[in-house]
Amino acid sequence: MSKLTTLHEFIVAKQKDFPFASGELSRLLNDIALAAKIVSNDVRKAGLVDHILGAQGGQNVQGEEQQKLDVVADEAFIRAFENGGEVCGIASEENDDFLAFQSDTAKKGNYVVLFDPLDGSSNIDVNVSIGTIFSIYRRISPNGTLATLDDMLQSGEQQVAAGYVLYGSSTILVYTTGNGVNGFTLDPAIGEFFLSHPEMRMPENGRIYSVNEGNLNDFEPTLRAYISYCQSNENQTGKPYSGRYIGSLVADFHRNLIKGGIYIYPAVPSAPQGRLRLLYECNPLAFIAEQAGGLATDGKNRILEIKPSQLHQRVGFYIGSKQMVEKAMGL
Ligand code: AHM
Ligand code: MG
Repeated sequence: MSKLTTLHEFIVAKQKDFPFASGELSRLLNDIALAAKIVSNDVRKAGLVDHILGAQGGQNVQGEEQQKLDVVADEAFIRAFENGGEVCGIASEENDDFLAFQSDTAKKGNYVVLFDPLDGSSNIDVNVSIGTIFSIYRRISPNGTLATLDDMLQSGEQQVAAGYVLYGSSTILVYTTGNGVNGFTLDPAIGEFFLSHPEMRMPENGRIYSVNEGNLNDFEPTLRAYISYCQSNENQTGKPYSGRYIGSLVADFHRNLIKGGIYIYPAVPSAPQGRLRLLYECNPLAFIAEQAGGLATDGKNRILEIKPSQLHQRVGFYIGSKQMVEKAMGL
């Protein structure tokens, strides 16, 4: 039997690859794994426990209804970061403003984490896959002080690590620290993540396109032409591509990462700047895509080079197999 590698063993073995190999980032990744297990457990109970399933009654900063599980996940991750000692502040899709942790230990933390605690939350009540997305930066404010907005508004190129957890038919944690992408599947019986997808690579080309086609008439001509190309016999496969849209970005991205494909959410009249958030969704997945050989743009510019000006900034998002993204951009 080949040896199983746990996430913890993998993180320790790779510690020397980190830009700041002091063990802090290793501990932070382990904190994330712990919060992921807690949330995974809550997600698995969602259909059983009435008080978890259903709307919380409040709205988040973007006017969207918050589901109870959104709040549960947000709190689980915040708790892990606040208690872990490596993080001085966080920003989350579910909170209006960023949070600077107040304790002396936290003020000495060298990292900030930006995250979407439960992406695809409209899918919770219908038993469809959802996920957590996270992005880790070194702080730029002085160690020992409170985290600042500037710590949060760094461009994606500055990320030191990023990842996601997909609560799907199994729970998988995928992350990068800038040295490739690896995936770990949770064995729920013993509560341990095991390396299941080493050195993930995104195929250069694919035959899956993921887009909310209800918005098709609002797409600009280049994108409409690309969708027609996907649906025609004129593409490299000689037959129409498959349309696959789960409506959970993490799940759509994960499938396309493995099989090859493209996910597109452009700016449309109902979401004039795009629907997805640069800091919590696009930057982390763009980092992973690029590390796996894929590409991520807003339709014109590389996502990782965009300088954010607001915490909840939205952008158009084209992400996936390199050749498909280039073609969709009209290159
Ligand atoms: P959320 O973070 O509020 O869940 O929103 C993000 C989601 C993505 O997961 C998904 O791809 C997209 O929004 C779906 O939007 P739409 O229903 O407009 O297609
Ligand atoms: Mg989201």
